[in-house]
Amino acid sequence: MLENLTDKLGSALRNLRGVGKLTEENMADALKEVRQALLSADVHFKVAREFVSNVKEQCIGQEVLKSVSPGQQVIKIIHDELVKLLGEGTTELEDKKPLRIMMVGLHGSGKTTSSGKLAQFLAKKRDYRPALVACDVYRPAAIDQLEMLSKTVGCTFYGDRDEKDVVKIGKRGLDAAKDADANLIIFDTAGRLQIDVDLIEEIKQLKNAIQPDEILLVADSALGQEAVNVAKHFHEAVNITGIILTKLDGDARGGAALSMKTVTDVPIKFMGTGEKVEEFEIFHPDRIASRILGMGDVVSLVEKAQETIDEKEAERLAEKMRKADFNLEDFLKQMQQVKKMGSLGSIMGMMPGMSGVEIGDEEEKKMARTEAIILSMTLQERRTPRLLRGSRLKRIADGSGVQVRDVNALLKQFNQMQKMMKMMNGGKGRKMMKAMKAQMGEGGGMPGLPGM
Ligand SMILES: Nc1nc2c(ncn2[C@@H]2O[C@H](COP(=O)(O)OP(=O)(O)O)[C@@H](O)[C@H]2O)c(=O)[nH]1
Ligand SMILES: [Mg+2]
Repeated sequence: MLENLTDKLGSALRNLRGVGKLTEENMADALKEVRQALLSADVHFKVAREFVSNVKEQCIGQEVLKSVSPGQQVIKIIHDELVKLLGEGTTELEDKKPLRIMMVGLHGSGKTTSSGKLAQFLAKKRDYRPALVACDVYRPAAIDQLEMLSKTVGCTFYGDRDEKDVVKIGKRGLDAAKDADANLIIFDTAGRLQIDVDLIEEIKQLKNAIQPDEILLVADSALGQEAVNVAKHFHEAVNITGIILTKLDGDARGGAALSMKTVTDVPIKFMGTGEKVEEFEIFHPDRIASRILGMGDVVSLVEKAQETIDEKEAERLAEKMRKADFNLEDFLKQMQQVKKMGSLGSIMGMMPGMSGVEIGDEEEKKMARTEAIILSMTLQERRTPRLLRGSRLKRIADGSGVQVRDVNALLKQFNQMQKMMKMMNGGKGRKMMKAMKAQMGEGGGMPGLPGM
């Protein structure tokens, strides 16, 4: 989905990702490439221009976070701007029963298919009892198509192959739905190859007759910018309430998705991602933005850092590590900071290059146990682990509900960790990484190891 844009943006940002210091130069280059990527994805030029200028402005005003690189921060800013373009947050349909929905759009945009998809989606997720009404009076095949879909979905269908008056069909459809006790009525309408006066007139008449709660424009994302123009016209004519963007599984360039909200001010509510009835989803701007950037990991990492990490504390601990004067109290703090960021597994998953490392419940439990053990120590013991012998070990084990050997295992691990820190100081970084990896491989690794 939108691979083209992903590729182009990806190459613009890949260089930034590792940048330790942002300069006007490397920013300008990257932003130029971003703008190019947007334009070649058929994003409206004004939208692209404003996008870049917003990103630039925010980069300047950005508070520097120490735990992530400036390049990563820029990626996060770009992500957030993408989300804004796509529409921020999901937009639900009116929460009403019964609910009447009229589908409009050009020929071949996916109206009939999306009518079926929407019926199934709302039946499953929102507990509706749907009815599909065929208002395409020009193509008998479209009526058959909708009837087939109603069978797939298992819902009520109304159509009349001999009637050419859409208003009559619409009204009879409402009656039929009522008789069948349906509380969701979706009206599939005819399209044209382009918007014309007759089409608009017909839609207006049908709208008056059935009084829909929602008018959804079905737009083919492969049309790029043209899809946005179409949406604008339909909106001016009949006030659409939302957009269903279809064929995002294909070679859509992104222009439609990215310019639609800004240009029309109508939210994209759903998206079609294939020909099958179930290939239909709520449109989540943040998920799409992450997919487009292909750097969801970096984005989440910066987010978490912004939310939770106490910068000064992290700095202090890192300094202590450098000096290899890291005690159990520091270890506890470190672990608590990591915990604030969420589950260990989810954090590891976000680290670039670490997504393959699996950390299950087992590790989480181990971490909680480690925390309990340290909490059962006195402050003095935490600061001077060598005091920990004999009866103290027993007391701590009892206090934290573990066996003495668990306490010993923790101390052994902690010793190894200190050794590694010393090695690191001695400039034997590589050796340390090896040792660390070996340890992690055993499954007995030290969670919350700073600097991982
Ligand atoms: N790949 C893909 N094809 C779609 C999607 N939505 C609709 N189509 C296909 O687009 C074609 C036109 O769809 P249809 O619903 O008949 O469009 P209508 O003329 O607007 O009613 C059909 O071949 C559908 O299977 C989608 O999200 N992805
Ligand atoms: Mg159709």
